[in-house]
Amino acid sequence: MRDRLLALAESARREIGGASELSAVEALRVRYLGKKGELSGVLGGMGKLPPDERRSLGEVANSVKAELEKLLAEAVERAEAAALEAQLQGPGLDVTLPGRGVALGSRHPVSRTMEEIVRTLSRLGFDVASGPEIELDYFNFEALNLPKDHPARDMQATFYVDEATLGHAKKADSSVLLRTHTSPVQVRYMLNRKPPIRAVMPGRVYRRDSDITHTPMFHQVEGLLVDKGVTFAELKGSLAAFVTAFFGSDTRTRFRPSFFPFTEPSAEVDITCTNCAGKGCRICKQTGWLEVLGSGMVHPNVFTSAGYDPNEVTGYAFGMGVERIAMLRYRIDDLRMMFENDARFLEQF
Ligand code: 2U9
Repeated sequence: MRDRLLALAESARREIGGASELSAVEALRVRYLGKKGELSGVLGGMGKLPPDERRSLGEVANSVKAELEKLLAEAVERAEAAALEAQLQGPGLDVTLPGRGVALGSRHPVSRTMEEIVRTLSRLGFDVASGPEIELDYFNFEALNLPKDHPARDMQATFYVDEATLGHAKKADSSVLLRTHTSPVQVRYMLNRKPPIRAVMPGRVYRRDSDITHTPMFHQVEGLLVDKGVTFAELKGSLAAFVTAFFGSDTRTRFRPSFFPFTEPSAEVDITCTNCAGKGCRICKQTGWLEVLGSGMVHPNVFTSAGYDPNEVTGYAFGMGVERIAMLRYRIDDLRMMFENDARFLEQF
């Protein structure tokens, strides 16, 4: 048994000395020192030996075990050092490789559409104006020929800024609100200037409205042209010119009678469907037409409020909802996409 033990030690020394990889060293540890390994195999028969022999053989077995453990630990160190060395000798860091690109953001489809509408109207000679989103009742309603009992002034449709928020102003007065259209900008614009006037007003507007096709905040672009002798024919010609410039030269226009408190007469403007070119599809509900603009000749009462004499000047005005036009332009079929700011959606623009 002693000879077998020494022979085992000899072969283990040789093999461990020759192992260069971690996996080979581990396999040798299992083979020699494992629970079912060769050392256990040799020592298994020790119980049958007389006590003297058992003791001296035990001493030899312990020293063989200690020696092999030490050799295995050294072999692990050697293998690890060799692996590290191989890695260091391998392909290094190539500092000439190009760096990772910086991801650029992009313009929101609503911003892009609003800018394009404004650019198109600028080419037709319109200046650009802006004004406050928190407005006085007077500029948002009163001056626009919307009397106190008009349904559009209903608490349902308008966000009023209350006394608590305002800190002053009597509550019953409710004279401060979030503008429901950009029209008050036009009133302020007229008050500060003399005709002729040609201006567009892009901006955010607010209404107490929230469903699948309405959001409490949306964007409008409105336009106003005032001069001596402006006619409804000019309104039609200018808006048709805008439509072909913005939607393409094949787009046709039709005007339908309508009503707005601040214009008289009023008309809604339809264009041939941008999706099916007028043939009829899901987008235009098989009619071939899409409503894109509201318009009309400025009401005499509005001129009077703005300090202009309605016997001296006439003018036309128009308005459009930007989200709706952006949806048509980019074929977006769900308004909610515009406000979720999902990067996967925004990246497409
Ligand atoms: C002044 C006088 C008249 C602006 C106008 C419309 C018709 C109109 C809507 C389009 C879709 C609002 O965003 S929308 O819901 N607008 O239909 N707006 S005429 O008329 C004015 C403006 C200012 C001093």
